[in-house]
Amino acid sequence: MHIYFCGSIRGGRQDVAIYRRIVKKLQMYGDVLTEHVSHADLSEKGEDAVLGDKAIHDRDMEWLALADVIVAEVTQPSLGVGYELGRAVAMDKRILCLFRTSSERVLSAMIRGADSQPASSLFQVHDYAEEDVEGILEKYFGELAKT
Ligand code: 6IA
Repeated sequence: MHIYFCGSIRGGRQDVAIYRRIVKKLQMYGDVLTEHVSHADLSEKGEDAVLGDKAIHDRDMEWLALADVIVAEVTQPSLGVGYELGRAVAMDKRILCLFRTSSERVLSAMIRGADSQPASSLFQVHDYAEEDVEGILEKYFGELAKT
């Protein structure tokens, strides 16, 4: 299975430790195409030295098209993550968004409102507490294996 993980980069790197935990868990279920998003040494700046923005965008869109599941940590707002999610919806992809309720942020209505409720729907938003993140992924991928 190909898994595309989305997390904030230029939107701010405050949550990189939780991205790392999510990616580690996701690697039990498949190939995480965007593992670099969870690397602590990838900063908000500086990354364009390796690849230009166009190359980053084009490669990520290819990976998104290839992905079977998209998992996005959406607590730290990021234009790139919002864009990826919109593009993934247009591709009819299966999407899980994870939002930490302890953050005191309010999730964008465009993300929260895209969840069409039935637990089987393609677009799901799960609120979580940091200590529960692995369990939530186990449950989600366990259900997915039954479909
Ligand atoms: O607007 P943001 O930068 O916060 O957007 C973050 C999202 O866009 C992530 O989910 C990534 O999938 C994607 N993204 C943004 N910048 C990069 C990037 N920079 N590489 C890959 N995906 C990116 C350079 C990384 C470096 C290892 C060459």
